[in-house]
Amino acid sequence: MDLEKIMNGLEQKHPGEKEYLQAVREVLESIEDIVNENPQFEAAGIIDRIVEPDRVFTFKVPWVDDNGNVQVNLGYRVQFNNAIGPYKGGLRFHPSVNLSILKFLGFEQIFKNSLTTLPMGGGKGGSDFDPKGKSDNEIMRFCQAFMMELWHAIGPDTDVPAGDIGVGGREIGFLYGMYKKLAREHTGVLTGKGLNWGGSLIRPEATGFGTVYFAKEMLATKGETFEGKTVAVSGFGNVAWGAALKVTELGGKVVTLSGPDGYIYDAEGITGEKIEYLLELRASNQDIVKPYSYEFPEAQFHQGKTPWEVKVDVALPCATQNELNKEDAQALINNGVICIAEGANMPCTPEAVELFLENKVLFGPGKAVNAGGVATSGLEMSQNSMKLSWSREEVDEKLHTIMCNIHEACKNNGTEEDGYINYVKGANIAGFLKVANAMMDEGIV
Ligand code: NDP
Ligand code: 2IT
Repeated sequence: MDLEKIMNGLEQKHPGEKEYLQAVREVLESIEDIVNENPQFEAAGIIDRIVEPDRVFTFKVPWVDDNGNVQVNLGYRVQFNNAIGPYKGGLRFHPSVNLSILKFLGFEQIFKNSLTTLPMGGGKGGSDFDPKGKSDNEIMRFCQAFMMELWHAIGPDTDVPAGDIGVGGREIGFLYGMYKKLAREHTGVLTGKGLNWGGSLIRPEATGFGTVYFAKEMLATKGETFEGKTVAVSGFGNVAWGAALKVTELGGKVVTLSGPDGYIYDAEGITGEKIEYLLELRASNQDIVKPYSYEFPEAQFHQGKTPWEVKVDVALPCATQNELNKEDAQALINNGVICIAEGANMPCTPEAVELFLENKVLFGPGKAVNAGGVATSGLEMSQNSMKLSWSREEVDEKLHTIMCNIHEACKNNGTEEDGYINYVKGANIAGFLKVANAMMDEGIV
């Protein structure tokens, strides 16, 4: 496999799609040896086929705001690969959304979903709609307008969207309501649904819980636990909330949170009512973390800075892509960090990842670490198909087992000669092989 030739070709075909190209390069670098050892993959054009989405839908989303003005946003759905199951992946509503970001997320989702061991292909979608400052009615009208176009493309056995940044339980409700009306069916076409209408217990917590379950396994390889550890979390959304809950339960202390405006440092630890306050902060649609320091005056707000300058044992970046760069990585290493686990998708830049790996620090990539969210979406799909609901304990136990199995797969495929576990390599190889072998079985399609 000629990696540079493939990357040059993609750069020419998709100029400027930097996040997508970044994500593809990272995976190809890891699987280069495996592909070279398996010439049948090259002969079947597996790489050329896996790096391009099966199809991309783009559409206009017109809606009317509370002042009676017409607004127009762009909507997308990227159906990347369905070799092992229906396309599956979240919807992101954020002003930064563009095709490159959704293609990077959809590409990552293929391997993440493969790692879960559940039958789900990879997809992603969303809009450049900005939920910030919008009323509930505006959110509803936007979601309805978005679904009026999307519904043709999705279905419980075709493509099953869910939440991501800016899309939580409220948005899934509005999207589902419109789908149900248009399709005249009540099926598991979306995940992250409300508990009364087909949702699964634990799905809201799942990404954060799974992140911490995975980090717990990483720490265990060094004979360590979360007990007494200081932890930096970034973001203040769904993933950050779930991670803070589980770290606290396991005896660790979360001391930071962050938003686009800066970060919060709370030396006493973000516990109990402080974690619940995150839900309020998120629901306010203000998109700033600073109000935490008004509510809990013992906390300090650091304007325009990221939490990575704080001395911690464990770092859990849970906000967004490329939020932790090389300088941040160096600061964490200088401060003695022992484990970094990506709750968000691709939050560490390639240079930061390289530094962690060079320094042989425990580093878990998003597609393995945050797979608990989509895994629990898969469990929601199973429950919908069976028309049954599992208990909280049952779902949590399955989630825990899945995260331990993903850790094992990374270890088996990523352990280097000196015993260091390269989780990036392990996750990419394990995720890729299952999909590549399925594509081989299914022929050139
Ligand atoms: P939310 O919308 O609930 O929260 C996202 C958080 O990140 C918000 O606090 C957001 O603030 C903040 N944020 C965005 N940009 C920045 C920035 N530059 N600096 C600091 N904070 C920022 O989304 P989720 O918690 O669901 O998603 C967080 C990450 O986890 C994303 O990378 C997502 O793809 C990933 N993920 C989510 C899963 C899920 O099930 N929800 C599953 C697996 C991964 P703001 O809105 O103001 O920008
Ligand atoms: O990035 C992700 O894995 C998600 N946003 C969750 C996707 C899902 O289908 O639950």
